[in-house]
Order: sequence, then structure tokens, then C-alpha cells
Amino acid sequence: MPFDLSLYLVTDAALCAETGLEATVEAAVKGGVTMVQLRDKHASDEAMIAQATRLKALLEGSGVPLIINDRLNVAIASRADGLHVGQSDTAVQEARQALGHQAIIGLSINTLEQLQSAPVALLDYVGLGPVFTTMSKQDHAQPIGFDGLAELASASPLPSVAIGGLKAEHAAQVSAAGANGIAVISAICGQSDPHQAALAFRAG
Ligand code: TZP
Ligand code: MG
Repeated sequence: MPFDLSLYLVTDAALCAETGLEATVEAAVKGGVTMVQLRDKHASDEAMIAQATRLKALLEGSGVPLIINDRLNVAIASRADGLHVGQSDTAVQEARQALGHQAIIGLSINTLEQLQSAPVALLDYVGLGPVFTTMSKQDHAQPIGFDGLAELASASPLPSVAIGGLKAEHAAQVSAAGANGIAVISAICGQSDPHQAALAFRAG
């Protein structure tokens, strides 16, 4: 499936609870979200497979891929479009072997060393960050700022998406730093109007 990293929504069930996860995703996609990642550190595999299956049905025909965070078995069982892994998650090699060449596989990168040792031939994109400190990820790595983002984005042989504390007002700086897109949780999840929140990124 072709993909567009421009506006990448990463979900958080707790933050989305008031609007509902599916309602948030639906509204956000109408507002211009181009990729959706289901991320849940607490749900059981079964609950996550059920959620992924619902999201997959919701996104059907939209051209917006569904990516699963971290759990290869959930990605397989839900027939998601891809998997996003961190540095200490499922190995990229194992994910690529299990999901096949059509799957979209992304890896989180925080340092130049991580980028240099990434198996780029097996990856489709990299997530660069966190750009800023954020409440949305516990024990996140050291923030890289826009200078770090520019350094990593220019060194990356793969398309890249910036993440971590980013809001609509940062879209121009993210693009100036050379990243292909912007990934957010809290700037969309938990906003009273996720449709407008997504549109705000499009407006720049
Ligand atoms: N990885 C690095 S920062 C982050 C993840 C999943 C959380 C981003 O959330 P927010 O609310 O957009 O800062
Ligand atoms: Mg992870």
C-alpha cells in the first residue's frame, strides 16, 4: 500500500476515551490525517486485535494505512497494513519476514548511531524524535529539538516523520528540518474537536 507520512496520527485509548477511538480516527481522517497507528501499551493482545480489526474496517477504501505499534502478532491477526517498532521491540528482520514485502514497517530513531545501524533495506520509514519532551510517552528518550531533527532527517535514506510534543504551529519547522511528515498523539487525541485539530495541521 502506498503511504503518505504528512500527518500521522498515533492513537492513545485513554486520551481518546471521551470522543471514542473510532470516532476520533474517523474525524481526524476527514480532517486530513494520512496514516494511523494503533498504539496501546495496556490492552491485551485480544483487545488490541479487536480494536485493530474495527479500525481496519473504518479505514477501508480511504487510502489511509493502519499501522500497529510494536505487536507483530496483532499486526498479523488484524491484517493491518504495517508495524511500527521501537529500538527495543520486535526485530525489524523478524517483522519483515513475518509480514512480507508489501507491509509498511517503521522504526523509531533518536540518535545518529541508531540511524546508522538501522536495517534500512528492510524498512519503509523512520520516526525521528522525540523532538520535544512529552507526557504521552513514558520514559521517552532525550528530546532532539529541531536541530537534532534536521541532522537525522538529512542523514536518513528513508522517508521520515517527526514525533514528540508537536502541535500544528510546528508544521512549518518540521518541514523546514527536512522531515516528510509530523506524527502526533495529543494534538489530535483528546482534543474536543479532532476534525478541526487535524485540519489545523493542513492550514500550516
Ligand atoms: N514516541 C516518541 S514521542 C511519542 C512517541 C509515541 C509520543 C508523542 O505524543 P505527543 O502527544 O504528540 O507528544
Ligand atoms: Mg515500542
